[in-house]
Amino acid sequence: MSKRIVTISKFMSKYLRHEPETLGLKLEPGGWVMIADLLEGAGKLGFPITEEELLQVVAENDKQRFALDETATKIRANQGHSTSVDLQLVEVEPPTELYHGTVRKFLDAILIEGLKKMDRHDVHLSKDVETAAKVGERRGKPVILVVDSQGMASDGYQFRLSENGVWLTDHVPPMYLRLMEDS
Ligand code: HQG
Repeated sequence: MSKRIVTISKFMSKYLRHEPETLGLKLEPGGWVMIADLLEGAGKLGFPITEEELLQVVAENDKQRFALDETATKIRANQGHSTSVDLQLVEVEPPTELYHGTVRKFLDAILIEGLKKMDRHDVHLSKDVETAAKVGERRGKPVILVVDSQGMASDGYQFRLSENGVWLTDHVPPMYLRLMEDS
């Protein structure tokens, strides 16, 4: 992926997840915006992007962060929002366990308060240890927490699955968390 495409991807994450209003956008239910409006807003802000570049970002993005609607006129970020949005994801039965990658300095707080959304719209969980390790590595040496998602589900907690395979929930209380050995 070229440097330009990575830069555009970061630009799109910023405005589709965090501050759409700066580009004159309002997220529709599901998090969608018109591609034409996004391109126009980017141009006005002094960061012109072509439609071809935008489509290349959607297609090549390493984590499939963006999706087009079925008419390919709208785009959204699949997850990662901080701005208020209803992604209209349906509740899904989670696997037995899910994983969360973090770093040691957050552990004390997490084991007391559980996993919180912090600045995001949801708590993000990974379906496998490898992915969780990559998430944790963004901040240092990763530490993996195992989430008893089956236990949570049977206690009535809801899970949603983003289009790019990230599991989302509101809060993971500490009783459902255990530190993975060797992490
Ligand atoms: C920690 C990236 C103290 C939590 C990734 C994490 C993911 C607490 C940080 C996605 C806490 C929040 C999300 C508590 C949680 N006390 N710290 N009670 N509860 N934390 O970035 O899960 O590249 O908002 O462990 O790959 O790291 O953006 O969440 O370290 O999929 O597409 O607070 O973002 O994807 O950090 O990452 P984040 P995350 P993208």
